[in-house]
Amino acid sequence: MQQDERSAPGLDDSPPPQLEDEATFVALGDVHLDTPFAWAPEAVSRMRRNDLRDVLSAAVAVAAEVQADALLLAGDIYEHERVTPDTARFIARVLNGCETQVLVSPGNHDWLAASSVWATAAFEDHVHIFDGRELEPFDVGPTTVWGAAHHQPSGTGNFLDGFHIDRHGFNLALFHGSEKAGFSIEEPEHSGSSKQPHAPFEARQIPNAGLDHAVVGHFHRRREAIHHTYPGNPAPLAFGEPGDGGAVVLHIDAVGGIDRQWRDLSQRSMHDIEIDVSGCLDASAIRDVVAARTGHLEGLIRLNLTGEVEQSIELVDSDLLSAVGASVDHAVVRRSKLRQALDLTTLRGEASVRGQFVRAVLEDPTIDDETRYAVLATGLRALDGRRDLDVAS
Ligand SMILES: [Mn+2]
Repeated sequence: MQQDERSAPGLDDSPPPQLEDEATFVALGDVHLDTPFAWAPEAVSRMRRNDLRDVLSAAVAVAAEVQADALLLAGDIYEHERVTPDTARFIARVLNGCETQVLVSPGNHDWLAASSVWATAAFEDHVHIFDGRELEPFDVGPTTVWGAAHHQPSGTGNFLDGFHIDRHGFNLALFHGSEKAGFSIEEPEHSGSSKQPHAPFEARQIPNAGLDHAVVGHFHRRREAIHHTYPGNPAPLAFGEPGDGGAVVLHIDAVGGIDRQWRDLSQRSMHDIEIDVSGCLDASAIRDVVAARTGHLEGLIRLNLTGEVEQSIELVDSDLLSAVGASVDHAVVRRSKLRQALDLTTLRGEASVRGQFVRAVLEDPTIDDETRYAVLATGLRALDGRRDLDVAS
């Protein structure tokens, strides 16, 4: 992607913009307020939704601290289908309390509808919502910020197609979209359901349009490219998300050079840790490993158990979770990569229901090997009257 931009012809021909003053922006996107966190118990999901609110408040505090010229919100600040009236009032209160200009370009989750928070909340004059379908200018000192809105939850096209400007000063775009080279490596939505790119664009279109830089929301992984910046999502919405996003402080110097400093806004971390339990001889040995690996951690933890254990080891989630460090707010166990050592040669020779079960599963031509193992591992535990039946989950 960066090579593409560098190798594109003619991009560096234009002289750098001359500014009378320097400018500072704080950019944030993809907070996803009111995410349900359906994988967590109710108390934990509420805690996490409060964490997301704290992130927005923290970004407003950063804007004041660095005396930003504006706070830039790059979309998906909340989720239209889920946002509550309380969250709408929260958003209005926090943004109205921001000491700086606030500029908002709605994304595919907080798309602009007549019923949107962006359209209905009582925002003060210093909160400006870009409501056009095409990029429109807003002057911030010597800088022009160009923003636009998604007007539907999907199918928004490329904001940069056919777009060109010829203005002095620093021209900064603010929108929500998918940089095409990044789309293939990015999980665009935490739900994982849609692979349709939202407002797709190519990185080279930014300088080609006459823009000096673009702040873009949508990808949850932060990215510092030559001509664009994704702030990323400031707090992970699910285990496995990178969690490397935050607020980015963009400082533009008098010759249009750009410096980016990242601020971590999340007060609670999410850890996705892998624990190889191969060689553990009993369940207590595994609990000891879990305790050693989690004793220093806080926040939310997913324990991904890997390796191979004897079938006789009884692994119950509540036993494992009771070994997790005391500072951890919530932990879950995932065993999909954990294998039981099964002595199938002996088992299939047994003249018993168990032997018959093993023979039937081994000879079933309709299932693949992974399913075959899962059925055997779980079925054998069930036949033993065991409670830890979710080994194949
Ligand atoms: Mn999005």
